[in-house]
Amino acid sequence: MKELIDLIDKKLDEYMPVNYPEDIFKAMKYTLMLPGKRLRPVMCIETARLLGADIDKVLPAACAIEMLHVQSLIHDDLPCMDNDDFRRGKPSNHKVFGEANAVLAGDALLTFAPQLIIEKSKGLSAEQVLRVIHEYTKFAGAYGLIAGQVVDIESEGGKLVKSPEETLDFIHLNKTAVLFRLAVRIGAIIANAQENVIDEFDNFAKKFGLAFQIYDDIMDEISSFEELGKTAGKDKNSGKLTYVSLYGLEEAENKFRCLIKECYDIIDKYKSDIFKEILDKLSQRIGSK
Ligand code: GRG
Repeated sequence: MKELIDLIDKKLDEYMPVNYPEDIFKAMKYTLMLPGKRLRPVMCIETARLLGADIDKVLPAACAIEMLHVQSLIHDDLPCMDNDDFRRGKPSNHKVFGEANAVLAGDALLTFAPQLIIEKSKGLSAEQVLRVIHEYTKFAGAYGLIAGQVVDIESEGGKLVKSPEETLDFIHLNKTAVLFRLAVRIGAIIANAQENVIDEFDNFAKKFGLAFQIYDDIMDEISSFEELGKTAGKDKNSGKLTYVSLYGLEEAENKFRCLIKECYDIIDKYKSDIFKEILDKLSQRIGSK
């Protein structure tokens, strides 16, 4: 996986030259090039590879998904949202470039990502590009990421329209699982996969995304700043609705293990070292029971 991450880093750097006005490109590039795990582009590329697509076909779309993810991190850290001064172990975007530029850098990443897919994707049919862009806009907007963030913010203020359990699932699916789903769906679409195969990877990503957010909730409770690269214990202090706050630490860990087991079961037949490595790494910290 290390070589794949290095390639993604190289491509992100290449796809994002610093043009005039430099301030905005530097702000976009700052958080983008900080060391992230690059899970979403890795999963996009690995899905495409497993289903028979050449890596060159999928690299622009995979990098575009990382750009969308980074946009969501920059905006999430803003004082009007999660208000975090650190991200990926370094000062958050607005701490370095100011709030106005951080908002604009997020907006610019959000719009540059589909531009990149259209301009740089090689060997895709017009129909494939259209479908990829459709998936991107649907999952990034009010039918995905934004919906998850809105309900997350509302729930912090105690405003719940649905039951806490339903609300929590909605937040996790839309705020977190959505980008893993987008990653594998786009990988599968680029590989021209059958609908049932796209659905199978989508189902994997849904479960993975839920497990990933439960993991994030657990880590917020039990980890340090050094481990997280951002402020620890924030969820508890802000009274956030999380798996840990709703079900307790033990139940959250049980749910996490159960989802990870389901992920292994779905992906097993593809014999993917990369998916196995991702699942192994994620489950190491929580441990088995
Ligand atoms: C799309 C316009 C628009 C707005 C986005 C701000 C926002 C709305 C959504 C927030 C989404 C968010 C930050 C969800 C948290 C998901 C999560 C657990 C992120 C951490 O992912 P990692 O651990 O991070 O993969 P690295 O840094 O490794 O990439």
